[in-house]
Amino acid sequence: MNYSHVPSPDRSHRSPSPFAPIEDGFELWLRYRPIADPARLAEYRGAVTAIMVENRGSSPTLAAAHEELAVGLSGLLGEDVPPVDVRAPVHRAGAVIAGTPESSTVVRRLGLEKKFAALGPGGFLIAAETIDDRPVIIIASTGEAGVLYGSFALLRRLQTERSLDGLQIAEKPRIGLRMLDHWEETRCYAGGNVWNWNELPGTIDPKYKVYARACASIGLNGAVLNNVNAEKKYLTPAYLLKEKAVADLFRPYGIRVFLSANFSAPITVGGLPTADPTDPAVRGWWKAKVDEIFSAIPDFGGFVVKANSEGEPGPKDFRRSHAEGANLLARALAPHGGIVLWRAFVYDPEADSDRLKRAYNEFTPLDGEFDENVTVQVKNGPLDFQPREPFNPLFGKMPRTSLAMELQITQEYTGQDVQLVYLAPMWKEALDADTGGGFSVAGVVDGSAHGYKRTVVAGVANTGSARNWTGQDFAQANWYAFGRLAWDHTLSAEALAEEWTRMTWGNDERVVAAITAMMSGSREACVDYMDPLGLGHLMARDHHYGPEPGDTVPGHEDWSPTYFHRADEKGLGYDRSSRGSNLVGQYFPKVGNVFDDIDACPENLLCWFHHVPWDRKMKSGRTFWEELCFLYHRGVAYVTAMRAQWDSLKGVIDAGRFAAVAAKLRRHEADAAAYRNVCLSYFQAFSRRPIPVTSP
Ligand code: GCW
Repeated sequence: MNYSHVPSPDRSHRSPSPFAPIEDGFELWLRYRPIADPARLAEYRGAVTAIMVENRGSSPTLAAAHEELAVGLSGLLGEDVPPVDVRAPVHRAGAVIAGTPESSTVVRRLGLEKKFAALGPGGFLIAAETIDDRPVIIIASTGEAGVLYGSFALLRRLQTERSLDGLQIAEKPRIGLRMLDHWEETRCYAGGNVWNWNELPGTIDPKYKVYARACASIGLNGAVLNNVNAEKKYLTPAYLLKEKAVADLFRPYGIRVFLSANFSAPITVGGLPTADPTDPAVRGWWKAKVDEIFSAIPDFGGFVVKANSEGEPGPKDFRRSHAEGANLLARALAPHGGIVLWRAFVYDPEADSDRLKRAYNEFTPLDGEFDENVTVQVKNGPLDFQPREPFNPLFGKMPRTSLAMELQITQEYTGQDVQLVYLAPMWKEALDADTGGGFSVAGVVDGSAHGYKRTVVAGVANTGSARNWTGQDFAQANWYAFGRLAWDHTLSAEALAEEWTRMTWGNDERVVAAITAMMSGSREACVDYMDPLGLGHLMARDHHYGPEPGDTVPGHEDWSPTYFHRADEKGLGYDRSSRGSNLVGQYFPKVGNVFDDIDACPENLLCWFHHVPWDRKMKSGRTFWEELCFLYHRGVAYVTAMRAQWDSLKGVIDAGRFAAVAAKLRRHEADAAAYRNVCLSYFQAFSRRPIPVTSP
């Protein structure tokens, strides 16, 4: 049927309806509200009139792409954008035609394959083309997942109100596996577990589909369903049914399911006397377990393992190496195409007295010993997701082992569900860092430096049971930016903030300007009021929210703020120079020498590598102590300014989310000031200098 003669109702001037959709954050950035700018709306209505996704009946992924285009385009255009059938006698002007060469006669007929074949099954081409003299928009890929990603990319273009003129977008992901790791309730600040395991598999909460759509919209293609501190139940038959239900739901969206496995599962689940990797019964148990999983979930991704870390069992319990442990699981998974993500977050005190040197000492000697289907998963920095860390020296030092980067989206150390801290600048800093080995950290992670066959980036998810998914509405931006950077780490933090803002809060230029300004410096502010000048790990024990710089944890010096900051009457910071613990020696000399030299070391990492005298002259002309005070104050002042910016949006954005964020910002400001005050008065007891009255 041809609807092109039906005039569209003009909805551009309607007043807000009392029945307008409730803005509670549930829809994330997939809101698809009608385009407000009349000129843009007219342009889009002219360019987009129908959707054509052939053969969607036989492909759940193409059906998902079609459904998203139908819902999204109809919502954005404020009028029904109908499907058209390939059997229709004429191709319709303004059809959005999506498919692969196999699924779509039009894609085949246009012969565009040379333009997208090299982009691979996850990449896509979006192009304005002409067919039978009619302008159409093509979304094409060699893979169905690519068609889905392309559909979301076109929607994003409209949601952000960019012109469709000369439309030609060719993209492919720079990293192969882009995953979220769910730690369940651990370090989740947005209510309880995002998965309702008790209800599964009988009841499938419709929100799981929203999750899958959101992930696919930013290119994520893997999800680890359970915590790295893995409970045994996740490998039991009853849970496999639940996990299968989730995997079935995610499959159309191109998301593969992974599980965290506990190394002692052969004992705890299997009833064997040992979990020793060399024991034939242990090997047999893993093989049978993996076969069982794959019979339920044929595209199961594999296991994430936290071994010999923070009390979790591992191969070292049997005097075997991390490589022997990882290969045990890898060999069970290999016949099915599954992989092992073996975490390098280890800090066995026997490896070194400096906690930060331990993972490197344990893992670099194993380079080359891991099986082909093992990836070693490395946190961005050598400590533990602090607001600022230098990059982890493992990046670049294991050329024969695929290394994944693990980032923390959930804000364990960066304000949890309260504070507005946009983390993309932090991740960019890590990715863009020059290793000194002739490539950046991103070059290691995306495989270009060492030619890794498999490339992986993982983010510890911030999704919970909260209606808005992440507690603080702005934390959605971190989920969003993580996915987008996993797809393409060359995107800028600023561009992603703007994209997310337009999709989440609207295209009103006042809103965009205020919100992106707030977000842009929020991470640096967090560093300032928590851990400026290379400090870190000053947080309180257990909950990790507020400060407790004076804490010394009995029996655990490497969990103690005092171990990390080493304040004394001379100064502040941990000497990791070549005269101290020599962490600098783990970096390539080009970078290590810079960190080693207190005069060359970036000031924002000074206390990470040096014990800095209180009276050291800083670049600003202030003494180190004065600088410390200045930055702590500057951080809090930034939060005060964010509050004012937010208040200026009152009445411009929806009342519900406005009030929720305003309340969070009030607490944010108070807590930032408290962090500053506690830390400065604590350090003052060592510096014995007055806290200058600075107003940054
Ligand atoms: O950041 C720390 C957290 C732990 C976490 C650990 C890890 C899941 O405080 O809760 O354990 O890292 O990464 O394994």
